[in-house]
Amino acid sequence: MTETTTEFSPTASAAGSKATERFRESGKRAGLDVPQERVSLLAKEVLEAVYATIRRHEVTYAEYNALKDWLISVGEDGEWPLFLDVWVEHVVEEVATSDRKGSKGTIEGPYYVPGSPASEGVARLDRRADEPGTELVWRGHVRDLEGRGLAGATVEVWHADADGFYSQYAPGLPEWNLRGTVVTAADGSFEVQTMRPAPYQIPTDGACGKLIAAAGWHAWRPAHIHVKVSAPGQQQLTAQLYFPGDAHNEDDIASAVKPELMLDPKPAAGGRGEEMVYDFVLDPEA
Ligand code: MBD
Ligand code: FE
Repeated sequence: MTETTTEFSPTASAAGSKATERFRESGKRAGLDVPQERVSLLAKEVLEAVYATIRRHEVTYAEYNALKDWLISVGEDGEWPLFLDVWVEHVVEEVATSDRKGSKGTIEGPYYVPGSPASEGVARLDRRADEPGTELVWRGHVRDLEGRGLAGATVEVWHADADGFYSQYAPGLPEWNLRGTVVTAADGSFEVQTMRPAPYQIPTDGACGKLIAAAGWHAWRPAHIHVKVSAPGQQQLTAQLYFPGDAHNEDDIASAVKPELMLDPKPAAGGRGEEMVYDFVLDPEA
């Protein structure tokens, strides 16, 4: 398969290969051999659910072969990370964080990159000279469950641009565009200066797009800002923040919106763009 990737035509397979490569480099898969009984139990139950669906709906050979063809294309397009993060991760996140008392989180998604440029107290995320959209200033605090400000916490932020593209996954964007890390001040406070992201459509030209089209679904996620908050002795929080009134807050393709994650941007007091406050409360490490 040949593909041409230009500044104006990012492809699903280019973004997908990048997400696959990044996952492999992330170390997330390291250090766990899932015990045999657990593999057997989970694999059996997933397969039982598939058998039940086939019997209930009398799935035909033609449908079976359409599925086989589609599953092959998910791998070819490098879209397993996208598929899993859009349609499966939200339930894993729900189960993994069910006993937290601090801030709600949500899924990470496929486009996190560690090591974004960091600054103390205030971070102005890299943007192009002509970056489209509305300027956005976000102020907040990171605190522990007792309400004490956490100094030296890191808030890693990443989001799409006003055209719905993520740097390092779409061609032609500066490496760290709209990605950055802010380290909290002594009182746990931070400020992030960025641009308001737009609603985001997952890539439609790959296998995930094929499923969406074949099922008559839509490919949209509401506009969102991704964040990872870390502090010594505290559990890391992964979240996304959303904007009120977005047409897709109620039907996010990735099922990752929660009411606690809603922002409240207002016109900036200084007159340019918007500003908002959003704080985080971290749970201690177990
Ligand atoms: C995204 O930007 C995203 O956040 C998720 C969860 C899936 C695909 C693209
Ligand atoms: Fe995203």
